[in-house]
Amino acid sequence: MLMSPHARLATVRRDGLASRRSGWLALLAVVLTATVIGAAEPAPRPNIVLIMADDLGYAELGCYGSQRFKTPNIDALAKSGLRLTDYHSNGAVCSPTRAALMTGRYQQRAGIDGVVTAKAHRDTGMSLEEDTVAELLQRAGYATGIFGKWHLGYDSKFSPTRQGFDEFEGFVSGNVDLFSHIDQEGWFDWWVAQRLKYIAGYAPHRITDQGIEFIRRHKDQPFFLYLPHPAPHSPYQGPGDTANRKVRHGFEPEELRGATVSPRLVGDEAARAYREMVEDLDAQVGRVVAELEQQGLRDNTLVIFCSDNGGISNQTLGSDNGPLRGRKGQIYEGGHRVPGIFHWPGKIQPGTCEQTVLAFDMMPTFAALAGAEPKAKLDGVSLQPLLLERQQLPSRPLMWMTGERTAYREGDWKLLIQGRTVELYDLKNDLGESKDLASTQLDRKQRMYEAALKLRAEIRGAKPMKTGS
Ligand SMILES: [Ca+2]
Repeated sequence: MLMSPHARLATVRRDGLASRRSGWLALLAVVLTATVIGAAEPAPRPNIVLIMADDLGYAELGCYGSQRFKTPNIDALAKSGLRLTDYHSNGAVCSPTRAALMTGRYQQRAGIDGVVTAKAHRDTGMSLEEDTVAELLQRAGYATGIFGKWHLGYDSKFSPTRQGFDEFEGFVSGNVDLFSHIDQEGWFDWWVAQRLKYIAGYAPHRITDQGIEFIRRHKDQPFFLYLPHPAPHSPYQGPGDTANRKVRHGFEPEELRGATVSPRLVGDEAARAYREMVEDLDAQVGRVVAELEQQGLRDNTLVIFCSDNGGISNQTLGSDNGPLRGRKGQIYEGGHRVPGIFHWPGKIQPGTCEQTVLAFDMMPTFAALAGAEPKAKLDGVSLQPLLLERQQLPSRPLMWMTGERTAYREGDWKLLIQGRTVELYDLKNDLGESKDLASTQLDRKQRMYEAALKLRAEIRGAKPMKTGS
């Protein structure tokens, strides 16, 4: 069993008390032990910075093979950190992944199987009873901040500031106009904690500015900074473009009244804006890393970069899942295998890793690093042994579900259930899921099918679904 540094020290201290009672010789041993322990004093608990892109596909970064976009900052993180080739979002769309990320469990356990839509789910959100990773880290004494996209409930009663985040600025819908901060249904959607507030600026820049301020304010204590970016999700707007949405419902800030809006960008202009969004996202990552460097925090900060689901796969636009089949919303690999990079100088050895990791592994990992105890039994596992010692994670069945569509994975084998169709792929030899082996691997198919239904029933039985697909 791995013992946390805190547990190790506590054990030594307990042993020390016992020894002192047993005489001078033992006291000498305590002093010697303390000296040895002092020499091996564990590093303080790391800060955690989690940067998540929105709809960024598997092959849209230079370090994942993109020839189209220049992403030098994220590529540098990958080069001096651990680049995962088999990292997955838990959902194939936004809200489900975020629910799993926040709770360390399959999102269906929190009732978030699909998107919390701006139209039909304005009074729906993740239950406050869920124990979130932010609450976990808050209990452990971390300062917690989220700047960017929440997407786990519109009403302020579901605000991230009620789910363990000390600070929040950003939006709660699936996407906002990056300039006027209006959601796709025409509601103004920019919040500071639990209040709507107009703040001018290109959303990705504003989010980074707030993240940097947060780092400066909390540099002397452990902190958890979550930066869920809106890029490169639609609407496609580069930093030099202008607003194209108007308020149609609810509160309209004075600053937006009478403002002119541009038409939505299409064709080559949308592709140009998409490229700018990906490359600007890279620049924002660079700004955060540079700030950590400047504050002398880089060696004690775990920086993670990932995406929340696969790309929409549009060659004209530039959304690209590379060799993977399918796209956002689907349970083929293109829907959920995404970039995943872990960076911690001196602690995580640089390299590439082929082990399978999901977003819900973040919470148990952070719990282990912070010495904190989750309240619920988590589905994810701690990545600490993998990240720090490059150990093999325990083998485990994994599942992606959206409605009745189910993907079930055991090692390199993946079974898909879509209606009455059952497919079976060997990802090791067929990453593109082009050769269905369901009719030739009958025993394997049947065994995995039964295991998948059993696991699905166990997970889905947990809570009625609240969301749409
Ligand atoms: Ca998304």
